[in-house]
Amino acid sequence: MNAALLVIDVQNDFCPGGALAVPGGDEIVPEINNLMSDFKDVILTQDWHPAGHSSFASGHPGKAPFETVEMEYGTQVLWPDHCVQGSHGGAFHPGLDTTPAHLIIRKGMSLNIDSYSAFFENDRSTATGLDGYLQKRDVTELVMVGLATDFCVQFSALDAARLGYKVVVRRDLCRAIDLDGSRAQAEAAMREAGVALE
Ligand code: VGL
Ligand code: ZN
Repeated sequence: MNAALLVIDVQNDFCPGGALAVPGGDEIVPEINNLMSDFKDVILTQDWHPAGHSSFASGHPGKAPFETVEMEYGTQVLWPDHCVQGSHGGAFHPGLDTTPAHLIIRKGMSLNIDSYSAFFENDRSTATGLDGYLQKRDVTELVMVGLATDFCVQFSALDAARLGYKVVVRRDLCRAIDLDGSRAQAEAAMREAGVALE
């Protein structure tokens, strides 16, 4: 098995002090760095929204962060403004070792559609190109770590499983936003899809 490490959205805005802070988001950084040397391919994802992105509650009058709206592609949670292109919040956590990364996939760059997964935008069909990259590199297994368990990690893991990869999610190296039990729901959905939670 040829495994790649997928490090999801370890960015300032998802760490304590950031705009969409995930509790304990920064705790996982040192161990993720250590893990990188075990892999031939290390891939980072970076949530990278244009200002005024449609997932930001600030652009939906009368809506507050963590409420939902119906988009053409389905229900969308609204977030505080976060990970704006070029901002400090969008930068990787300063402790994350980005040197070993072969590839950085940026996502959420289309104004009118969000993108949780490293593989597809939230319409579940517009590709980021990651699947093609992995196929060309003969990668068959993915180990996933990062933020947040219940959103970008979950969507990436479910898409990867659907695409036929063997998927391991290192729970100890992920942290969740956990809106109304979304962590437990996400973990159940991943298990159901054949994702190994370690
Ligand atoms: C994420 C919410 C909005 C994530 C990204 O990385 O899990 N969550 N954008
Ligand atoms: Zn986002």
